[in-house]
Amino acid sequence: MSNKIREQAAHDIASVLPGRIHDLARLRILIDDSEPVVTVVGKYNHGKSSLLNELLGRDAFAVSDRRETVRLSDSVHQGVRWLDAPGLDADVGTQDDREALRAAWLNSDIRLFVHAAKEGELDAKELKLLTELDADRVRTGRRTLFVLSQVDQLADDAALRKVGDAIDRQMPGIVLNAVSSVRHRKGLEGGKKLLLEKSGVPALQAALHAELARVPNARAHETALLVGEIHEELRLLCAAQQTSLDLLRCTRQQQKRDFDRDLAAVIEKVAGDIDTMLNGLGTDHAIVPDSAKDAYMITAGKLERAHIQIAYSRACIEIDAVLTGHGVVGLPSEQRTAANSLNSVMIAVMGVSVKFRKDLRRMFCEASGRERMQREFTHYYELSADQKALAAQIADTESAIAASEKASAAIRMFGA
Ligand SMILES: Nc1nc2c(ncn2[C@@H]2O[C@H](COP(=O)(O)OP(=O)(O)OP(=O)(O)O)[C@@H](O)[C@H]2O)c(=O)[nH]1
Ligand SMILES: [Mg+2]
Repeated sequence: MSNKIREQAAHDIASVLPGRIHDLARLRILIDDSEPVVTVVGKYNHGKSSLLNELLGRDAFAVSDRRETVRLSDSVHQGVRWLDAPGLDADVGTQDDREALRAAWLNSDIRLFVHAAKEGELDAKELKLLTELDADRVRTGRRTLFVLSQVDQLADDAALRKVGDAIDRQMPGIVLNAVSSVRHRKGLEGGKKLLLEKSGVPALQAALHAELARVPNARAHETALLVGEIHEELRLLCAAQQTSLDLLRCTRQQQKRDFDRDLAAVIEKVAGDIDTMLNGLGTDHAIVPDSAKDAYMITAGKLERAHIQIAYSRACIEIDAVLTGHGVVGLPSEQRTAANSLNSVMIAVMGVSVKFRKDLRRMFCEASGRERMQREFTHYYELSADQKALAAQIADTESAIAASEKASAAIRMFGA
């Protein structure tokens, strides 16, 4: 898998599972399969850089009695990449420090946790980090070796035992790996074998060697674990998304069925009422035009037209109640005009008024009239705000599913 494809794949997954960004970054490092990485962690001035120099057998990293290492620096030596990280002291730490520490955490296969013996027991921050490192060991198989550094600064073995006991009470069963970089350097330079042995550095080198031999297996385990976890998370996500999509579609279908049924029922009901009313009428006076002399008089024609108008209004009100109950409350924005009183679905479909029997018959008592109403109200139902929101939700869920499926295909590439 090329670097570009890997980057795209990680991006596809991270866009669906943003909480997995760190795991994906780690996966990309694992897939690279470069030399094993050993990093130091611990508070500043506890002798981390000095220890690395002794382990490497050369002065690869800067040492000072001030706060020295502020950035991640690395050195590849005998097939191992050694990373020197800044001390973890939040009060003096900068953004660069935090990024360096994150990078150290991400890149390391093995961590050396360095604690200066003269400090006595671990402080709260060190304890917290050690606990996190241990949890990470349980999860990913990455190991941490605890190193009690600068032991030459303790008065005697009794003092060393005292510190050791205090730390053991904090982290029961912890292996101390007591070392002195100063003794190691002196032993080397003076050719003093005993001092070399007593520095603890050769024993730590041996322990480290054993851990390095485990790295290929640990990496394979970690890769399988991360791929498996992400794969499973995506599977659950896809299933949940599919369930909500099914539910949304089902809701939409159910709402449409209810609307169709209620609309058909109210049209049938008002059509029946109007039919009965029309059949009960006698002579049709409405079609007799009023003359000028009738201007201020109540005529049979005027009464008839008023009667028809009231029946029509009543039918409209009944239909409108059903429409409102289904969220059909206004015209879509592109159809609205400045005349607010005309911006209603009822007026758009039915018109403003009806005065003659033949118009009522055409609208309510003929099948084609009823079908037109059903069709046109349904059109506005589909365009109602509720239905548009539901359709948008369905479309969003569909694209979320597409993204999750793409991410599932991408994580399989990391597993391959
Ligand atoms: N006595 C004694 N001093 C040591 C030992 N190791 C380191 N030192 C001294 O402790 C100081 C800090 O050492 P570094 O190795 O720079 O410590 P560090 O943890 O890398 O410090 P930062 O990079 O600032 O986080 C230096 O003055 C070292 O000479 C040791 O084993 N014994
Ligand atoms: Mg340093």
